[in-house]
Amino acid sequence: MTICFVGLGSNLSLPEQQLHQALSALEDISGVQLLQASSLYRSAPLGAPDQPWYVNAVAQLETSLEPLALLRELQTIENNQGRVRQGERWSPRTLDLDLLLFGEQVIDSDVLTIPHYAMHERNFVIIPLAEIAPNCVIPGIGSISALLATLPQEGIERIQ
Ligand code: ROI
Repeated sequence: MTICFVGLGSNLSLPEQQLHQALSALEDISGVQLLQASSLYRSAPLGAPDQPWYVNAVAQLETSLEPLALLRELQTIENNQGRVRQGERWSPRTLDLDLLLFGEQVIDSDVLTIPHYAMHERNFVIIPLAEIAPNCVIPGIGSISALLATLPQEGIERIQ
């Protein structure tokens, strides 16, 4: 069994509802147990500024799946919740599920990069992650609590 962390984000089609629905879909994956979920946070968009604020959260899972099998499950949930992959990289989305950490593994393949390449610079990832796993370490980067101190605390607020 491996402990892993998934980042959730949405800024379209009732984002809070998207996240609640995604959390229950995570619980339903066979070979996955949802151990903890952070509060939901409202966060200013990174990328094009003329898009709605996001709702973000982080979930801690335990899984018997391999990383790529889990990635496929996450993509299925995104697709089930109406995710349309546009060519545009920084555009609004109904649901984004990012596999952030997978145990202490470092993976750098065409389809999967773990740790997630930008998680350490995103307050909308690190703040919810610090809420549920402050002692967690990003391989090659450092502890979540140390990172927290380096990131701006504005442009993000806890909503529930
Ligand atoms: N901005 C915020 N605040 N939250 C996100 O989840 C998010 N996801 C993205 C981009 C477009 C980079 N911006 C984001 O994919």
